[in-house]
Amino acid sequence: MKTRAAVAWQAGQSLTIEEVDLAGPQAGEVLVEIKATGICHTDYYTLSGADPEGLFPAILGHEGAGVVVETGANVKSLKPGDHVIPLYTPECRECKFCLSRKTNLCQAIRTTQGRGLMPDSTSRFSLHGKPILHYMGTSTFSNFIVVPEIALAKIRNDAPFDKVCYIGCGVTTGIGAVVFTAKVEAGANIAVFGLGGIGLNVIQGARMVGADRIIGIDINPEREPLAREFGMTDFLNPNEVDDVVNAIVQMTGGGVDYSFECTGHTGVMRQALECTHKGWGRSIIIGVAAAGAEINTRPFQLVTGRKWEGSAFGGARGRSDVPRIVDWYMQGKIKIDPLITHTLKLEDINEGFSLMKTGKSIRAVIVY
Ligand code: NAD
Ligand code: AHE
Ligand code: ZN
Repeated sequence: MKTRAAVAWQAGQSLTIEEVDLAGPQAGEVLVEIKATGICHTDYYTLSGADPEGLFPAILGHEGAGVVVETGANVKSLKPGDHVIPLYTPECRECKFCLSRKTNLCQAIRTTQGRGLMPDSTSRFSLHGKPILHYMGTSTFSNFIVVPEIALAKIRNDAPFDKVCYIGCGVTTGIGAVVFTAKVEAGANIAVFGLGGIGLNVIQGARMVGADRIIGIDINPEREPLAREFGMTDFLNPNEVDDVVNAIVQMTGGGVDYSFECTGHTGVMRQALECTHKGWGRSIIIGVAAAGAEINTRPFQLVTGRKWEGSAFGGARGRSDVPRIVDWYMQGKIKIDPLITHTLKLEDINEGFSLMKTGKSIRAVIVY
């Protein structure tokens, strides 16, 4: 079949809209009509050329929601008409990683996914007979996609696609980092570095679990009002204080219990670690840093009890946890609508990237 898609031909270039050929689902695969997709900073990161796994030409996008159109042989858990969110972190429930119960990083298809291919090492997308690569196993900048069954979370049918698509990455990443990775307890003090599409969800996750002080740090002062609405209690602009780390240590009588890094800058990662409390502080890296970037700190920071950790997709097990997060939204436990600042057509996807780069959007969502 044909599908409309935004194709990334080369790093650093604008996307172009094409009528792409899409081969049908093989055994264990599902054809999905994507109804809406968010644009995440990670799409921009890959398009910029900084991603060591960035391959071209490819169809980017990993924050979508849609409807099952057709299932391949042996697909048992889904049927046409089911509403789904594609998962860049699948959940096979059989691999060593899934069975460990210690991580959400299912590795069943990670190798081929990282090469832009389906599990049989081929692409379902092509144009004029030449393959176009998948991205993060999802490629939600295409109206129709083929995805393995293990990479689809079945969600309730009454959830609006143009809002819950954001649960496909940003919402789950931010709230999950608090709830699943750090398991922040009521009364804890936390710091959130970067108040964009991820950091604001960390903030609402922290409020949901009953954190006490929620300190937000961003160089963009326009982020302050929305962050306060989401639960931030204190705001720091690094351009207005001499030493961010010292400011946080002073404000909290020794440092925060947990910090979350949501910018992708290694210098900020260091600040996030060093503003945590001696003896027990935990700093969770969420931001994705460019190829070749490395983090630094004095080992003494770790010797004295701070822990440096990371979180991918908020530590969420997609097929199990994503439907629950959709329920939280539908029940009003979490907010999504105020974070979707722009709704665009696929034709305007490059404008969506510009809005993010210039700090004008939190999330721009493409509606097909
Ligand atoms: P975003 O562009 O919406 O937000 C980034 C925010 O950081 C902006 O508000 C910006 O003003 C702020 N910022 C930039 N430099 C700063 C500095 N020096 N100090 C303080 N604030 C600063 O991006 P996003 O969509 O929220 O993504 C944030 C990061 O998380 C990106 O690196 C993205 O790739 C990554 N990410 C990781 C995961 C994961 O699973 N680990 C998932 C999604 C996104
Ligand atoms: N190819 C990148 C990996 C970037 C990365 O860490 N991605 C996150 C998700 S970001 C979503 O917006 C992730 O899930 N990582 C785990 C994994 O297996 O990729 C690079 O920098 O190499
Ligand atoms: Zn993302």
